[in-house]
Amino acid sequence: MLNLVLFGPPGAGKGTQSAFLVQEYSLIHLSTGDLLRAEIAAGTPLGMEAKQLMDQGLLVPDSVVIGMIRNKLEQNTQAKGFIFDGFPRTVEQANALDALLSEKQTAISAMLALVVSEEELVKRLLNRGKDSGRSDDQDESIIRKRITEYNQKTAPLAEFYANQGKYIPIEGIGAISEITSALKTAISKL
Ligand code: B4P
Repeated sequence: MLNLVLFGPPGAGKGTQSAFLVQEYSLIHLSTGDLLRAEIAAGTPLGMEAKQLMDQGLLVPDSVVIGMIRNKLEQNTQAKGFIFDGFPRTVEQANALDALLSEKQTAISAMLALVVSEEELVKRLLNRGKDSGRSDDQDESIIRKRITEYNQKTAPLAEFYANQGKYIPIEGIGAISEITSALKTAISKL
């Protein structure tokens, strides 16, 4: 199986690049951000709890997102592989993912990390906020809070996967198609 973690700060291009990789490699796309926004749109209690945190730029509890990923893995037992977009975001989530995949006799193949400067991230997200309707993209202070959460809780995962020999940094600034090509080149070497 090909199991990829697409990693990077908010606005790095994870969602954008996942769309191309999913098609190219016939993988199942699992985005915890999309799953949470679907819960919000459906007005579920989980969605209401998540919205409160997301609107402040904070991560939602590990137990919530781990449960969502577990369900999706169980619903897709025949998959050729998965692309994890926006998950894991904490060391606890990364350990849970390793355990869930090892139950299925598989593992993460690589972490592809999109590297983008903070000023570029803020610019992209404010730009998306103009027409996406995403409340967490509207306000620069919330965007900066998301980046701080990332630096404190998520960035250490680069070392977590580097220790497993699976961390691959990719330049995330440039034309979207050039970044897709760089990702494909990295995947072809796995
Ligand atoms: P996510 O939905 O994961 O979203 P994101 O980090 O904001 O953005 P992403 O990286 O996918 O955006 P993209 O680059 O595609 O998270 C939202 C929130 O959900 C989190 O803050 C958190 O509260 C919660 N959450 C989600 N997962 C969680 C977890 N595991 N644990 C706890 N909480 C969790 O796009 C950004 C913009 O850049 C787009 O407009 C795009 O068009 C543009 N862009 C992309 N590539 C570009 C390029 N090369 N050049 C110029 N623009 C580009």
